[in-house]
Amino acid sequence: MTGRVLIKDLSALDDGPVSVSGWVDTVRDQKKVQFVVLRDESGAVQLVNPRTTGDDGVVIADEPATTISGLSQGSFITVTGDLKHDERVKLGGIEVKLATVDVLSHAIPETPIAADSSLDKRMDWRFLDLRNPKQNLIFRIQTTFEHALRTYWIEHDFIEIHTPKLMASASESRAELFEVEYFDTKAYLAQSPQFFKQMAQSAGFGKIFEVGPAFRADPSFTSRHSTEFTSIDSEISWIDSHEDVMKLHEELMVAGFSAVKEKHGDEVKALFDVEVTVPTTPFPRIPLAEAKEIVKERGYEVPRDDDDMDPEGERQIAAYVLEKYGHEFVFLTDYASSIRPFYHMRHDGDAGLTNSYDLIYNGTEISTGAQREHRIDVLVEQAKEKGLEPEELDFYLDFFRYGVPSHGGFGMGLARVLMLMLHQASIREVTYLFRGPTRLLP
Ligand code: AMO
Repeated sequence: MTGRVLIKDLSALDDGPVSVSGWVDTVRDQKKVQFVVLRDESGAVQLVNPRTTGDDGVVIADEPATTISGLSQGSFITVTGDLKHDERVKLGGIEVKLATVDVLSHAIPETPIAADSSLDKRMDWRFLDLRNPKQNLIFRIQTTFEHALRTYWIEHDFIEIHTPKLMASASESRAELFEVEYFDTKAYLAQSPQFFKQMAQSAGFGKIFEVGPAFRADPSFTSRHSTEFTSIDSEISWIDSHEDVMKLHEELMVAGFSAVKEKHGDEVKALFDVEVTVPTTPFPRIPLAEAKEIVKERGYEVPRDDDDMDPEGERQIAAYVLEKYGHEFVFLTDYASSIRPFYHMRHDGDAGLTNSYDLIYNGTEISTGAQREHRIDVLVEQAKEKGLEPEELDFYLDFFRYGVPSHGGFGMGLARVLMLMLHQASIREVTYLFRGPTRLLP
């Protein structure tokens, strides 16, 4: 007998003996024949066992019939049998006629979740929820997407960094900050690698990236916020403006989306009914003030004049961009200094605006990027203006006191990209294990 074959590889084999392993999806225990649908990480296959009858026509309780009758959904089994190609079999045109069934691990028969269980209930039983082929595909897409980004970075001589997630100060703002006991003092969980990716510019690294966790003590229950998320960050030196950062950003998105489309496009269409579109470059760019006007003309007024774009405004501007340019992405640029962090560089000649952008994808923000202020005197002034204590930021300000090139970068939420790519209603669906204000388990 040959060793274990992955289910996806069965159809390429000739008829003959095989061994497959996986978990039981369904059992149809009929009088004359038993059917089991077996799943593994690569697919599903039908197993069949015609029952033996005695001379009197009565079914005999032999093996593997008895074991099959006792199989519960979710049990992990290894089977051997004869592979047979048969066009009449709906599931892939093949089936395995069983010889032996070996139950490795019994599942409790009453499964705690069903297809129609609430999202919260499914999250309680995430390991079972993840056995769904749709969920499995999400994480294969995530792997492909990250790999494509990483390939781009490596081919373009970026250095990968891993910055600490335990910090002595806030990394984005005092709001949404997790404080933890740290021996006889306090530490804070990193909200972003912001300061340390900028440090790499002062360290002369030139171009860097990091994919790692970020923490926000955000008490809200929206579909796009979690208290812990994977942040994709990149930072580059010697830029002229945020335009250079946007160029990098869109090249990375093209690399990521091309790889996903090529490898998983058909499956995404089949399981999610979504067409993965590789974006064309350049992505449309619209200054925020102009975007608000466009949205207003469409009949929606973003509340408060000096505020950020709100979720409805993002949806509206995305709808406009899709109609006008046929594009799913849009860079909103030149945010007001009043709503941007102190480290964003401001316009030459108009301190009210920053060299910054948000990237909107299918109507939701997935990223923030900017050129950073690298002139120490201006930086200190901007920090003070935002009510920050320069002493507390001294470790960061030191990066600028010993020489630093012009630089900029972006941070992007991985789960947001996946959620919007697959038209999912919540990042909970695309996060391996979601963390929120009331969820720390499993
Ligand atoms: P910002 O705070 O806009 O910018 O965050 C960047 C991106 O991270 C994702 N994100 C989140 N995802 C899930 N849950 C959250 N609570 C959450 N908060 C943020 C979003 C967001 O667009 N340092 C800057 C980036 C930079 O300028 O380089 C920053 O953190 O997709």
